[in-house]
Amino acid sequence: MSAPVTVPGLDQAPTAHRRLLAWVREVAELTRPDRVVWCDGSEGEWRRITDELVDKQVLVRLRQKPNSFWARTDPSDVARVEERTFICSADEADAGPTNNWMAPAEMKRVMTELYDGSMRGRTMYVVPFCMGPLTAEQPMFGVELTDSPYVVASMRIMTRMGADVLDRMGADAPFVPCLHSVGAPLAPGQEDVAWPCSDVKYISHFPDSREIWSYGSGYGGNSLLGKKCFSLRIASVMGRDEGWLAEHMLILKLTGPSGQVKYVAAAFPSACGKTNLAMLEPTIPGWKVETLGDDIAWMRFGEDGRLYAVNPEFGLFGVAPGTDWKTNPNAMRTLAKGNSIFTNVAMTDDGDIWWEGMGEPPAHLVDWKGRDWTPESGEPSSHPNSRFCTPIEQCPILADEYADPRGVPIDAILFGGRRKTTIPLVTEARDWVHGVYLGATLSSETTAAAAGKVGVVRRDPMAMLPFIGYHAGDYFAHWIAMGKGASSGAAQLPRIFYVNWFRRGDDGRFLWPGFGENARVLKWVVERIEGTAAAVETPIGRVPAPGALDVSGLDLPAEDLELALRVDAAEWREEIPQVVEWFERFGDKLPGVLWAELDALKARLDAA
Ligand code: SAT
Ligand code: MN
Repeated sequence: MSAPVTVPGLDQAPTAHRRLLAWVREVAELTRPDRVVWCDGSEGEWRRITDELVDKQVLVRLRQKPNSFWARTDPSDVARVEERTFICSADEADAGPTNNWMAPAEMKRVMTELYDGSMRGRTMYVVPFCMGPLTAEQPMFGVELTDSPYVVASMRIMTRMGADVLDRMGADAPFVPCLHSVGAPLAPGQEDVAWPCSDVKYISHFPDSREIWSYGSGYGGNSLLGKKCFSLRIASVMGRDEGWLAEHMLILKLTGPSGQVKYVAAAFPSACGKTNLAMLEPTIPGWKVETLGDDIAWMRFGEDGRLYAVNPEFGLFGVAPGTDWKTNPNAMRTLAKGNSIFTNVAMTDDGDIWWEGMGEPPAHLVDWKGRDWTPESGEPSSHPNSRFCTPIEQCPILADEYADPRGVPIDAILFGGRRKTTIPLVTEARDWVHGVYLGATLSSETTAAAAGKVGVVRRDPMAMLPFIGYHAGDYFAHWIAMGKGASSGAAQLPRIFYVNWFRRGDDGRFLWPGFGENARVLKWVVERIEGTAAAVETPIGRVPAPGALDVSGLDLPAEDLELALRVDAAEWREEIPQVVEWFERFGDKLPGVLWAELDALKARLDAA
C-alpha cells in the first residue's frame, strides 16, 4: 500500500463534511496538483486570483471599468461542445436520442485515465457553491474542483460561492460533485500558456449518481459547472424524479399601467435574446419590466397551486456582440458598475472593451485573438459567442423578489426561436397540452453559442435540446404531467405563448423591430390573460386580432405587421413532415397526446 499523498493545503480544509473531504482527497491523489486551495469567496481571494491572472497575462485589467478584466481564450475553445457532451445514465435508453451516451463505468474509466496527473504543476481549487438562495429550505449545493483560476473567478460571479456555503453545508448536506480540469498538466519548469486546454474534451454527466466530470475546456458553458451542467442537465433529472422543472428560461416581472403585476418565464435557445428580453425597457408608456433571471428557471408548484420560478444563478453570462445602449441599456448599466470578466471581446486603446453592435468602431482595437484590428480588418473584432460575466445584483432593474427562495408565481410561459419564415410574431396556445406541443416542436436557426454550423434550422424543444439530462420523450411526458399537477386545476397554470422576433420579409428585412418594442407583445400576453385583448383562431393557435396588438407610436409599415403576424397554411404544411420525423425519433416514449396535437393541426391546416 502506498503512503497517503501529501499535497499542501489538502489538510487545511475548513469543513468537517466527510464525503467532501474524502472526495477532495481522492481527486487530489488522482490529479496530483501542486497544492489545494479551499475557496472562501472573499474579496481578498478575488484580488489574489485576479492579480495572479493579470501577472500571467491571462487577464488584462481594464482601465475604464472598475475591477474588470479582459480575457481571451484559445481560439479553439470558444463555445459549448455538444458533440463532446455526454449523459452517462446506467441505461442507454434513459439518455434518449438527443444525447450522446456512454456507460458510466466506461466513461469513468476513460476520464480517470485523462485525470491521472492532469493537474500537475497547477493549483486545485475547491469551490463550494449554492444554486439559488442560501436561505432556501433545501439549498442546492455543489462543489467544483478545478485547476482553472479563471473558472474560480467566474464561479464567484455566477454562483453564491465560498465560506457561507461550506458553513451551511455542515457535515453531511448532499451536494453535486463537479470535477473540472483543463487537461493541461505542466512538467517541472514548463512554461504555461495563457489559455490552457486540451484537444480532448469531455463534458460528462452521471444522472444516476448526480455527478459532473468535465475535461479539456475552459469555456464557460463547459467549465462553470453550476450553470448548464448542474442547473439544467442534472437538475432536469432531479425535477423529473421530484416533480419540478429545470428550464432554459429567463424570468421577468412586468407591471402594467394600473399596477397589475405579471411574472413571465421565457425559453429561447442560446444567443436568441433572453438577456435582452429579461432587461427590456418598454417603449409603451406605463409599462415596467424588472429582471429576475436571464438564463435558467427552476419551477415548482407552491401550496397555492401556482407554478413558482427561482433563478438559481447569481450572475449574468450574456452574449456580448449586439449588446449596446440602444438594444439593452440595462445590461450596459450593469456592466458599467464593473466587477466583470469579458471573454473574447476586443479591447480599446484606452483600456475598455468593444464589440460589434456598439456603434461606430474605434480606429484601432486589439481583437479577440490579440491582433491589431482596424475597421478595414475585414473580420469581426469579437468572437460572435464572446461573453460578459457580471453580477446580477448590479442590474439596476433587478426585482426585489430575486432574493426570495420561494420564487415568483409564473403567469405566462413564452417559447421562442429564431426563424426567418413561417412562425408568427406571437401565438397563444389553446391549453397546456397544446402549449407543450408548441414547446416540443420549437425550432430555431443555430447560433455561435455551440460549436458547429450557424443558421441551420433544428428542433430545439423548450430551447433545452442541449440541456435535457434524460430521454426527451420522458421530458415531454413530464411536462404533460406537470400540467395535471396544479392542485387547484388548470386555471392556475401559466398560459403558454410562442414568439418569433426574427421573421423576415422577402428582401431579408426584419418584419418586427424587436428589443424594447417587444413590450407590445408582452402587453398583448397580459391582456389575453386578463381577457381584454382580442385574438383570432388559426390552425396553429391564437394570434392577435387586427388592431389588438398595440402599435401606437410605432413607425412600422402596416404590411410588415401583417406579414409578421401572418399564418400561412402552405408554409405550415411544409413543417409537418419535419415534425413527424422529429416525433418519430422518440418512438413509443412520445406521449400520445402530442401525436394527437399533430393530427389535429394537420386536420385544421387541411381545412384552411
Ligand atoms: O455557454 S453557456 O452555456 O454558458 C451559455 C449558453 O450557451 O446559453
Ligand atoms: Mn443559455
